Amino acid sequence: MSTSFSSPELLTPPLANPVQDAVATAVREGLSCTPKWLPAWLFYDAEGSRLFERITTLPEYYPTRTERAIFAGYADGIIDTAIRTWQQTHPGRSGRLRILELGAGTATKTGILLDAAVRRQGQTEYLPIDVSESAMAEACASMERVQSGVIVSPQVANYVTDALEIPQHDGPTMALYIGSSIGNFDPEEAATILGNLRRQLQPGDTLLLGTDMVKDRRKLEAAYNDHDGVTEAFNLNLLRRINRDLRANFDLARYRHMAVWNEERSRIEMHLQSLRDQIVRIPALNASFQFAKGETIHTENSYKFTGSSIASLLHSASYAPVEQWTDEQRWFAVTLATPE
Ligand code: AVJ
Repeated sequence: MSTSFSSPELLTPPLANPVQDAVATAVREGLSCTPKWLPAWLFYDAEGSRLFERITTLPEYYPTRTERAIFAGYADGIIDTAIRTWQQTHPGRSGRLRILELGAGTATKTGILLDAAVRRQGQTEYLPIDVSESAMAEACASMERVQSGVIVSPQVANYVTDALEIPQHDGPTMALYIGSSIGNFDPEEAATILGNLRRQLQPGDTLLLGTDMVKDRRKLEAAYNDHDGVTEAFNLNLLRRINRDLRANFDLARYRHMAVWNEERSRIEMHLQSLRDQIVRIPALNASFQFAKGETIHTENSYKFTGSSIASLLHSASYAPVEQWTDEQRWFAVTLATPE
């Protein structure tokens, strides 16, 4: 149960910046719910982004390197299939493939596809779309340094909550939503995000969707309970962020990282579990929240897919699958789809 108390800090000046406002709203809403929860985007302050980058290199965290290996093995085929898909709806026409990405990519992963596009057609336009201006700046810098022939046109926008607006283009567009980022959203939200994108795509354009697959529970849980405690630090950093942004007084030593496979819902769930009864004060919200010993804050879902759940997600957002690439063990899948 959570309780809000009013207090003399009613006169606290309002927070001046829109990110802080969004943090305040999210924390107020999430911690007032039973069970408590917080949205996963809150992980990604500067420190959280650094910790996530470390996660992607951990021995237990197979998704990033598996997807990268799929791109390394099949990039030419992926680019070729995207171009051929467009040519089938535009007989006799040619035009350069441009690559759009939901989320700012990294040179090490997206760069493999950009390289393949440049090999094929001399140059390519790259349009990353990200909510975070700083993530975007970093991505663009890394991309332009590494890739010649790539023209970067970044756009700062929230593709989860807002409709997208993509510049016109005379040729195929391939939209990347990779890294199993879609896995953070429940099936209805996922269909909405892909549906918003779908409305900006033309016939013959494509979506390249990266999804982590259902596999052995031990393998899944190990990826979120790494030996070095980096995922634990990533999860707990959320509380540190709330302490800083909202002047809260979470004691990180009184919470424990938890990551468990929920087979019924096909997702890894991350939680922060309160190690004792405690009350946390959040001055910027003028509120206090009560935690019972053993109570958790649900901080992330990471959905895992099967061939048929990918097919039904695509279908629910009006896409038809074109082709799929996977690793030998089928740990990760990269699926090309086109508007139905
Ligand atoms: C960035 C959402 C794909 O779900 O595996 C990694 C985030 N959380 N370890 C994932 C994450 C804990 C990651 N995604």
